Amino acid sequence: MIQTACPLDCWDACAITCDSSRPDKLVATPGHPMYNGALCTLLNRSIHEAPRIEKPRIDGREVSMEEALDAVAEALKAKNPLLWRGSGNLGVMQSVTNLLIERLGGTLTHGSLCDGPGQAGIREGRGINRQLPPEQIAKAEVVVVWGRNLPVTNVHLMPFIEGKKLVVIDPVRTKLAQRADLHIQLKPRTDVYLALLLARFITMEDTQNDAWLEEWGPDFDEFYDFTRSFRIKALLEYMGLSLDDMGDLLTFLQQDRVVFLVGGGVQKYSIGHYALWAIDSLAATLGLFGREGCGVSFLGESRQGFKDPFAVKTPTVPMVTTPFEKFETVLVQGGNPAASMPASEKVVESLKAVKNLIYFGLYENETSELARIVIPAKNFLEKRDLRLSYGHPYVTVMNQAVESGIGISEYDFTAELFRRLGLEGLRREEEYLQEWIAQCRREGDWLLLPDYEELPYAEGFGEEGGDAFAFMDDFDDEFEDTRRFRKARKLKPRDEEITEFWLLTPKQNKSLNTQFHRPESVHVPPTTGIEEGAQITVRSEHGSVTLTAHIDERLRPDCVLIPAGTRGVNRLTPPILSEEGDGACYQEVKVTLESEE
Ligand SMILES: Nc1nc2c(c(=O)[nH]1)N[C@H]1C(S)=C(S)[C@@H](COP(=O)(O)OP(=O)(O)OC[C@H]3O[C@@H](n4cnc5c(=O)[nH]c(N)nc54)[C@H](O)[C@@H]3O)O[C@H]1N2
Ligand SMILES: Nc1nc2c(c(=O)[nH]1)N[C@H]1C(S)=C(S)[C@@H](COP(=O)(O)OP(=O)(O)OC[C@H]3O[C@@H](n4cnc5c(=O)[nH]c(N)nc54)[C@H](O)[C@@H]3O)O[C@H]1N2
Ligand code: SF4
Ligand SMILES: [Mo]
Repeated sequence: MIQTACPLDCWDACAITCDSSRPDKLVATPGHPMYNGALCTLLNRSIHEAPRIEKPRIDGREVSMEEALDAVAEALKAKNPLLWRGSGNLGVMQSVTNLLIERLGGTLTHGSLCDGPGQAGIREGRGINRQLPPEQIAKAEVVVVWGRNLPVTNVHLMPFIEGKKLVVIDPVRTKLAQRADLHIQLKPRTDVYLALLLARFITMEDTQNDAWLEEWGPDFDEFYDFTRSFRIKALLEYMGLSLDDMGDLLTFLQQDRVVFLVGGGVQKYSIGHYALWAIDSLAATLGLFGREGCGVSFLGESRQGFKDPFAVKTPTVPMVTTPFEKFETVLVQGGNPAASMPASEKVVESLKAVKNLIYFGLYENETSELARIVIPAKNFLEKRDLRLSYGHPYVTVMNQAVESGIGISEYDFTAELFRRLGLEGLRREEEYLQEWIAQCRREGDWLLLPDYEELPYAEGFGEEGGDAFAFMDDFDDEFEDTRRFRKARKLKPRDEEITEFWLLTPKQNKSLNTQFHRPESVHVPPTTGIEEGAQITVRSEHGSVTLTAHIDERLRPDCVLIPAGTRGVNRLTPPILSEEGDGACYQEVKVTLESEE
């Protein structure tokens, strides 16, 4: 039996046991602390059914791997090649290609399509993002799931919240929201206001955690004054909530052990960092840091605390707005920028302007279609790696389970190019793996992240600990809708017909971003009068896409939903960077709907 881990970009990072003679029958490793009996259908089925790219190609012609690698070497001789790496496989060895780009004087990307704004917001308040371990979540009385869709994206955390009081804060009445004790169906992009208002009410009711604040929150009084600079009535109307909603929420928050499980949903906006900062400030008001069964969980910075052998110093361009057209040679590895980046019509144009676009991946997608050179990768069962997780502190060694004649691993790709280009200094694969493993902590049979702390922030904030929590003290929002709100100080009258909708674009269960069974519809609320199955053109100021309508009772009247991974969804999304964190702002956009006759 071979031990490995799921490579997919998912909170759970499941440990896997594989019988080499039956690689299509993978099982979750029994006894693992995150074990929950089963892997998800993506690993049980989709990954085995997805057609692989089997042969390298140059200009559409199938060639041998030798010939293809020669062509890559030639293309990489161009001045300043760019490497754009996606998150198709989260193994650490994926980053070995950084060493190649550094030697060639090339460029990498910075920022994130995923969690950049949220990470920046956490750093504002806490100085450093330390993961909340699942065992603290298991000790909570109340779990507030805030813009995270556990049953879809993080299913192996579900047993940890079993039997607890459950609050869901989500503009969609998700399955989890339907079974929650309280669902707050707020308007999208209003989480900052909700968190600040809650902190204000908690203080008005004198239920802030004075003992904790005395030690770690010296600026709390200024924060309270800041929360008072917003008008309660106007905010409630803007969020689409009532005073009763607030009262209900407060009774849950005023319990002793409360955790917030925050996800990507709150931060796909230009002001995404404020959302995390405000939620953290609310948590600090309640003294939820460094206490048993309390805390705020967000995507963890899994490489934190490691000395990364693949960390290099090169120039970078922002990942979210990469100017591909400025580079003669671009290597896309483990990603699908033509579909996953915002404003994808522009992205496609920019990719078309690249002379040598090299695609290195497992599957055909919008980016492989544009590439001049296509290099098939080995999949996770066919190579060696190490898997960290942004959802829990366990690290899993990924051993090779099967031999395959298809593709090449990232390490071998790098080694082949070092050789072809006469570069030196690449160490053996084994040495890199051992360097990662040696830095992990050991607990019985399992490896843990080096900076794992059972009770994060018990000794304060900042990289070294000991610092106070820095409360949110400013909020600047230039978004059109908010400006209108500030001016009018009230919501449009309720009976006015809604013509512009918020675009929600969350994950769903059949695809992993743009891999596997990609969704094909636009979900619309019943209030639109649109019929199931109608062809609808969804339009924003950035582009349009025509999709089949699906009537979805779970939506607010002012929202439509197109899942991540849907072909064309990112034609609608804006080519902008978040104010902090160089992140994408997929939901900072309003759309209109037109029925096709
Ligand atoms: N099956 C599956 N699993 C996945 C993925 C996948 O594609 N498929 N992708 C993986 C990746 S890359 C990531 S980053 C994680 C993300 O994991 P999550 O953070 O759980 O994923 P999302 O679906 O982006 O957003 C979660 C929820 O936020 C809600 N939401 C949207 N806008 C707002 C808002 O303004 N405020 C609030 N409070 N909520 C809002 C959405 O309705 C959704 O229910 O999931 C990973 N897991
Ligand atoms: N509308 C909208 N857009 C979004 C999001 C959203 O919520 N809504 N979410 C964003 C988020 S959170 C993320 S993380 C990004 C993800 O966006 P990307 O990082 O671009 O990920 P994918 O589109 O899933 O493409 C992954 C590709 O990696 C390749 N691959 C898989 N395994 C391997 C391997 O072992 N080696 C190599 N070389 N290649 C491999 C496969 O061919 C696959 O097609 O999308 C973002 N885009
Ligand atoms: S739940 Fe996530 S980590 Fe586990 S097998 Fe499925 S995709 Fe992989
Ligand atoms: Mo992501």
